[in-house]
Amino acid sequence: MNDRPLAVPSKQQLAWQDLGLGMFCHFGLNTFCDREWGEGKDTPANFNPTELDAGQWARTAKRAGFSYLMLTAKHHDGFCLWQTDTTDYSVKSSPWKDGQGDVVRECAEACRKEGLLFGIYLSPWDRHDPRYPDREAYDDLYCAQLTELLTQYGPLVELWFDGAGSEGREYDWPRVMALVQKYQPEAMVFNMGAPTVRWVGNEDGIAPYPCWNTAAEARVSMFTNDMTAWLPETPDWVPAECPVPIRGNHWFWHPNDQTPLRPLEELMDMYNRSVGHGATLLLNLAPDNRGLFPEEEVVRVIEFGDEIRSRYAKPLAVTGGTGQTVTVRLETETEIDHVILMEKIELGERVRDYVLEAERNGEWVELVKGSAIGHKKIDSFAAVRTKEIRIRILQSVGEPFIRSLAVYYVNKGKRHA
Ligand code: FUL
Repeated sequence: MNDRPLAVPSKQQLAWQDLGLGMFCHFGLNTFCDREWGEGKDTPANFNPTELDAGQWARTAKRAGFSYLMLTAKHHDGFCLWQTDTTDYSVKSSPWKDGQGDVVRECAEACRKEGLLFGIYLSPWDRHDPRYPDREAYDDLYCAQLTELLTQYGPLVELWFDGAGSEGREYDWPRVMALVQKYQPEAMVFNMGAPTVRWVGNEDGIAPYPCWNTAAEARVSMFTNDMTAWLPETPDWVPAECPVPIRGNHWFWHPNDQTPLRPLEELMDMYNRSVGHGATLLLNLAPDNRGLFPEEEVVRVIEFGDEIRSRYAKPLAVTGGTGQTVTVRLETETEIDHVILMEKIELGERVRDYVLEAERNGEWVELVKGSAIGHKKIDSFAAVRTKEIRIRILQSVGEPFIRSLAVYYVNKGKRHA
C-alpha cells in the first residue's frame, strides 16, 4: 500500500452509488428508421410515435425498482428530442404533435411524478450538424444545446457524455464542465470532461472483479480506448457504471427484432456481477415506434425487479461494525447461500482482502474469499447450515468499517464468481 491518503467519494457520488439500478432509454429518429447509428440523413418526417407515453416508461422503471432514468436527448444522428433553438433537426420538424411535442420534457415530468431521478445523454459526436467539422462552431452549438437541457429539464442526476465516434476529436470540456457546474452542480458526469462516473469498459452489464472505486486502480483494470483515456480532472474516487441493453446489443427498438430478450437468469447474473461488484447497472429498454416500451420488455424488467427483491430484500440476519472481524448470528441454525457485504465507503475503500466463514460444529469453515467490497459485494456459495457467519478482514488500509453484512438463503441460480 502506498502513502497516499485514501480516496473518498463526494457527497453526490455517495448518494449515486446507493441508487444501484438505472434505466437507460434509447429513443429517437433511429427508432423509426431501423437503425442503431443513424447517419443524420433521415428526415424528421419519420419521427411520429403514435401513442408516446413517457409515463409508461417511468412507471415501468419505478415498478421494477429502478432509481433513475436516463434518456437519449440526442444520439449520434444529431436528432434532438426537445424543443431546441439550436437546430431544425429536432421534434419541431416532425409531424408528432404538429412539431409542438417535447420528449425530454414529457420524460422529465413523468420521472418526477414517479419519484425517479432523471438524467440526460447528449452525444458529443453529431453526424448531422454541418457545424460538426468546425471545432469552435460545434463547441458553441454543443454548449448551447447543453445549456438548454441543463436549465429547462432539471434537476438532473447524471449527464452522459458518450465517447463513441469521437476518437481523436477534442471538445472544449472545460467550457462544458463550467456549464454543468453552473447549472447542475449536483449532477454526476459520465466518462468525459471531468467524469465523476466511469464506464466499466464493456457493454455486457458486468463489472470485472475486483472493481475498485479508485482512479489509479481503474486505470489498470478497465479497458480504455482513446476517449476513455485518463483525463486529468478525474477525481481519485470514480465509481463504475455498467450500461447494457436488455435485448442483445440493440440499444434502439427495431421492427421484428430477432435479437433475443435477455432471460431472467442472465439479468440476475448481470445484477450480481455489476451491483454485486460495487458498480451501478444501467439497463436499457427501448421504446418502440408507438413510443411505448413493448409489453415483453415490461414484463421481463418487472420480473427482474421482483426477483431481486425476492432474493435480497429480506436478510435472515444483518449486522455491521468496525474491526478486523465482524460476526453475525442467526437465531437458529439455518441454511444460507448468499452474503451481501457493504463497506462504509465515505471512509474510503479500506478492505483489500477478506474471507467469509461459517461456524460448523464448533469450527470456522471458509465460504468465500474476496478482495474489494466497496459499495457492495454479493457473495454466493454452496448452501451451508450454520448459526454464525463472520467476515475476517485479512488486509485493510486503516480500520475497516463494514456498513452491512447480510445473510440470505436464495436457493436458486448458479454460483457466480
Ligand atoms: C455507445 C453508443 O455508440 C451506443 O449507440 C449506445 O448509445 C451506448 C450506450 O453507447 O457508445
